[in-house]
Amino acid sequence: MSSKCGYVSVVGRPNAGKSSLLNWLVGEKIAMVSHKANATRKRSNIIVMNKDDQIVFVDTPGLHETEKLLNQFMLEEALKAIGDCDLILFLAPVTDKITHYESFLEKNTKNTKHILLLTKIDNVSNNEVLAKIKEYEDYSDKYEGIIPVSILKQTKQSDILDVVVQHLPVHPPLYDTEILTTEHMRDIFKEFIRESIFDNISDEIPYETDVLINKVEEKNDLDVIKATIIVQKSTQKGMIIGKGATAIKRIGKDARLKIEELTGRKCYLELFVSVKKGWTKNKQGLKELGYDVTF
Ligand SMILES: Nc1nc2c(ncn2[C@@H]2O[C@H](COP(=O)(O)OP(=O)(O)O)[C@@H](O)[C@H]2O)c(=O)[nH]1
Ligand SMILES: [Mg+2]
Repeated sequence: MSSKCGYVSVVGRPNAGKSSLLNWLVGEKIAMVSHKANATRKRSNIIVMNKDDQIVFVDTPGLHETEKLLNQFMLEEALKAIGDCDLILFLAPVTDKITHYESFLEKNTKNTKHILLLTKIDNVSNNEVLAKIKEYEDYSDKYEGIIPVSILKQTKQSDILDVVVQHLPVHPPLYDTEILTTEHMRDIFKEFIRESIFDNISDEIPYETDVLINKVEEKNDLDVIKATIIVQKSTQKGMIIGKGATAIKRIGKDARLKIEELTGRKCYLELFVSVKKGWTKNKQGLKELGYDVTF
């Protein structure tokens, strides 16, 4: 057996396109995606088979500077992923300044091998892509390669996967070759509900909101899910519910459709809203929601 297998961390600034890329590579919507930055809070594994080789991608929160406690937890998650993998994919939107990459190089203290992915190239001309590649060439001794990517057009999944496996060790698959993620279903449901909150509620509120899955019950042809949306101020509760409960109905419907798409089953989703005063602002509150701040 000479098949390959390894961990590949996907890193880059918030909004670089990390979670979208992984959903596209695995061919299923598993990770939450948002046009707003800093939606992804924890690492999660997304598993892609490329012929006999197994790639365990690790989706990460964005690399960013921050004072906020929750964001510091998120940054820590990303840094752990950088230090602990066989290969890094560093994602940089093609229009980004090269400074994001320079600051990543400083954070990559173990000099883990990495490939640069220039993302969202559908936004610019070919000449602009070429000019940006030239800029990065100053660092050509640092990276293993540069791949321009658009998940909307031009790029094929194999353009990325075939290059990635070249850099993985010979190793039998670490996970069942049929599974797409090591995440528990209830954690994926939670992320879908969070994504719907990011899509439907404006301003800072999504950043101060979390979701607890209270119950998942499989009835014959139906999943019954009960979940609580946690906010940190009572005024936010009103915003999540909305006039005549319109906002929460929209959140619930959007999340339900995503859940049904993934499971292929009907879903009945019941949402509650609860206030947990200032939960993002202290370590205890964060810990209770699964963000264990250890620094
Ligand atoms: N035009 C374009 N937009 C993209 C592409 N990939 C991702 N996006 C958008 O970029 C935004 C951020 O994506 P997301 O995957 O959440 O970024 P993350 O924060 O790095 O995980 C979303 O609005 C995506 O739809 C791409 O190839 N082309
Ligand atoms: Mg993300």
